[in-house]
Amino acid sequence: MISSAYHVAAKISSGSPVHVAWLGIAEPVLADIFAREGYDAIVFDGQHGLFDDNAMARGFATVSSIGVPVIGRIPVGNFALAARFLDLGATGVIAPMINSVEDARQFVSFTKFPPLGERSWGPARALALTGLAPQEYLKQANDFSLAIAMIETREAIAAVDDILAVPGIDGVFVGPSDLSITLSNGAAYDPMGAEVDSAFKHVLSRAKAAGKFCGAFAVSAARANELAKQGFQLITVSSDFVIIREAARTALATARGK
Ligand code: 3PY
Ligand code: MG
Repeated sequence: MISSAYHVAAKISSGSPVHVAWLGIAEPVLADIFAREGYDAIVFDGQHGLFDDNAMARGFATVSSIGVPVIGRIPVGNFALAARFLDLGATGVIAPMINSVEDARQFVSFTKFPPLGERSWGPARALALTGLAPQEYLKQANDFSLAIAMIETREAIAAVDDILAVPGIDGVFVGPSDLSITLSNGAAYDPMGAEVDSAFKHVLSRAKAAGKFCGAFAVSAARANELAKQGFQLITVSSDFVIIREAARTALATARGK
């Protein structure tokens, strides 16, 4: 039986919501704290977070060695890093700004072994973490290494059915911040706005029609709860920056009697 650090794909297939912690602060102890609080997976944000390669590898090692799944978000278009994340033990990769079928195909080519893609062999950490022999890893890896395409632009919304149809794309993930900016042509940052909400619902229904999952970035824990009820899976529960800032502010206000 494969390590619990690889249980995200199965949990998604069972139809359950997967609540993930979203980390940008490059500190393995912080990742360890979140990982021990019962989140279904820990996402390391390689696009906007503070990680260099070394910090990323150490964070992955800390989390996966306690049996909690790791997912990495790559910077835009850095598909080579997607393959490295899988080698280092991630069970999924989130790719931002997948705006076309071509973007989706390229993403798959780096994250899936043939015949779906062209992933290069080198799962140094992943072999140890899965406990699988190389032949068995080759056979199973495409199933538990999730390729998750972010839908967060007007262009991506227009192409969503075609992106969802690319073999090897396991699911999509909507980003409310960039969606609000692109849908308003740069006029507004409004991740909780009505236009973003209807784009979320549209992408969710298209994903369901395609038989694939839809995840989302929830800007607050309350929003995460709502999204799970709507049928989203792989839902972030805000982020480390937001959670820590809010807790720090609330603690100080309470101490000052406010
Ligand atoms: C977005 O909302 O644009 C995201 O990428 C989530 O971090
Ligand atoms: Mg974004």
